[in-house]
Amino acid sequence: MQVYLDNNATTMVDPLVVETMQPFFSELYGNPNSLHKFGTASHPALSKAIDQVYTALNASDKDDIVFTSCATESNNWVLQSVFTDLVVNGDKNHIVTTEVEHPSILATCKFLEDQGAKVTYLPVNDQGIVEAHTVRSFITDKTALVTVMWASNETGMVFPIKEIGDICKEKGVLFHSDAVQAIGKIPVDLQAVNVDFVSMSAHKFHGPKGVGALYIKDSQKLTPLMHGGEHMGGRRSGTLNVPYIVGMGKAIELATANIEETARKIREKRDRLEDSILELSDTFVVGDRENRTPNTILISIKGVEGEGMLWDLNNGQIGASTGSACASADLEANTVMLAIGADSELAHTGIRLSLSRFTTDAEIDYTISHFKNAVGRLRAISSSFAIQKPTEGGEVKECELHHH
Ligand code: C6P
Repeated sequence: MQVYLDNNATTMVDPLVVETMQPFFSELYGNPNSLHKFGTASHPALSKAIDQVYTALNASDKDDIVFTSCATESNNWVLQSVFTDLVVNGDKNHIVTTEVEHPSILATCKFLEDQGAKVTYLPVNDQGIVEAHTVRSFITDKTALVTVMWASNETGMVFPIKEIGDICKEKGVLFHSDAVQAIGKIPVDLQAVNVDFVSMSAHKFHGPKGVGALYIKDSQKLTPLMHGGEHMGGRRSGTLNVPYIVGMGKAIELATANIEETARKIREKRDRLEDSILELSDTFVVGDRENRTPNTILISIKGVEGEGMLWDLNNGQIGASTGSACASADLEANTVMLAIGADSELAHTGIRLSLSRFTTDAEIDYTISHFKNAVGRLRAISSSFAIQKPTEGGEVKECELHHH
């Protein structure tokens, strides 16, 4: 059996999405900006995809949803353009964000700091989230933008977006949320929150990679990041990626239809897996279950390094991660675990398991059994590395060697 439990990194494209995209590669391949029938033939499907995204997120007709190449582009766009609009051409110079954002936010903030922006990286509480009152206390009259993720890719914890949005509105500050890990997992109603910009990526909800979007409330001004041929009303130039946009529309429709029921089923499997792993000694999970996306577990197994665990799981045909996929090559400690105050040794033990609506009960059974055996194996290796080392006073004390 093969089990994919890294759905926060990316998801399988739903076969129904592939089917919907298919005609737009070799049959309906015209450029939608062309005036001939090859170009206009894709217009109905594009309109449908746009409607599907608006409906799924309950966006209003006054708002804009602009397709991009991914959430990284959407995040860069908002941060860099707010900087241009309000910092370079205005009198504000301050951005508020959190320590636990995705690198596409954090690296952009660092880039903007080099250009003269002041950035506050808010600390998280022991649940790995930023509290709304913390955001309030760091907003000044120089603050141009607050950017806080809707849900964490590492822990699944859902941030208090409604409260933070209300504070930003009251203070007259723009509010952006990276909702990549929320959309398709929990209901996201854009008319129920005060949020100016929202980023999303289709491949996190069983759509294709390489297409995302930015929601812009009330179609407000935002200098384009991509200048060129005035596509999408000049907001984002570049020939429209018709098959992928059509695929994103279908994917978001499928992911949000009956979302409560789908979430309940995923949560049931997630909780069963989590409960079983927690039966092992010295294990803990980051964040309350009730306030987490239904598919995610970030678990720490004392004495078992994350990379060793991944290797063992991979041998058993189980795909998991130690955290964000883009940070997993560098063997660094899990940044969210460090942010909640775990020491470096503990932060190296984090394992992220993320399910999807395609995860089956049989896969969970198999994972539970393999996981428990793996922990036994790895703890045995780690204790066999234990050596006898004389302490200063000459007395012998056990210490552990690490198996990097
Ligand atoms: N997180 C993870 O393993 P792109 O690559 O642009 O489609 O999405 C980037 C992105 C932005 N924001 C959040 C919250 C994300 O989780 C991601 C992607 C993956 O956690 C890959 S690093």
